[in-house]
Amino acid sequence: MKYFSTNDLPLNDEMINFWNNNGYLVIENFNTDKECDELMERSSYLIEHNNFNNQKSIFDTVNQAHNDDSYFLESGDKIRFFFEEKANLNDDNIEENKHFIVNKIGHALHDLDKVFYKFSHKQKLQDIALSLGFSKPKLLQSMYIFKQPKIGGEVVCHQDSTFLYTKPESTIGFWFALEDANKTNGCLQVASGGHKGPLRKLFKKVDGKMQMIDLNDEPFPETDTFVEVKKGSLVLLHGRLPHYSCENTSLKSRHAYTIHVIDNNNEYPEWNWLQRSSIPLKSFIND
Ligand SMILES: O=C(O)CCC(=O)C(=O)O
Repeated sequence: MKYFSTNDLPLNDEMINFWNNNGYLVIENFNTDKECDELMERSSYLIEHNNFNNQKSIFDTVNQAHNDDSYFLESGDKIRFFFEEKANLNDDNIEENKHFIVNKIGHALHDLDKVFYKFSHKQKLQDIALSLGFSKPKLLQSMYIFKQPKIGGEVVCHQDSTFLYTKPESTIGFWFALEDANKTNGCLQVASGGHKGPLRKLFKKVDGKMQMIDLNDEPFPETDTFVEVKKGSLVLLHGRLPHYSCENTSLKSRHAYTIHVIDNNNEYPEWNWLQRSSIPLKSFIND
């Protein structure tokens, strides 16, 4: 595990080597505390002003209950709210505890909300994307992940290209720590170097229904690195890197914001779950 500094941005040779060898990269102090706090306050505002009466959609990577859920499958160009699997979803509890039972908000915060837009569209992110090899980086999805105290669900080990696939593959995750993330509150865990292995699965629409298609049965290598990071850190994740986070059983939340980026020069198949009917994809800047 190595921590890099914003002094070496966009990405110096050591960072590029680390990225190529390990499939992830941590840049500390990428965002100020104020920028992180603004996003946290905005997520709280969005929850406060959302009407939860008509939907009780759960995001649960263990049982994959959301896979047939149109509220989820049509959220690629919307701002939608997904509950924790362990949350009590009776109406009174939703009203009283709404700030502590949402698992995530997704998937077009970066396009549709002005505070998230400002956080997501920056020259320094564009510079990083170009250093990582993108020629036309486009922001495909964004998620605000709460990892709530006590009930924050596990995210099972996966490769992001399984869920956001381009041909050839190009997906990279930009994961922003809005609070300290550590072993106690369910930080990311990665299998360093595991991005050199094959893509194992594809989440693909077949005959109008989402299915998990096996491509390669080689098991994932064990995750060997706890990505413990401070508030303000940026973690870059290669689309083939197996990564995971355990349940948060602690009393402390672990808020994070992620953007997944693809190269617009690459084909984005229409069998991907995430389809955008209303708004074209934007770049980090000048779109
Ligand atoms: O934040 C987490 O716990 C998991 C995030 C993740 O898997 C992702 O952004 O691809």
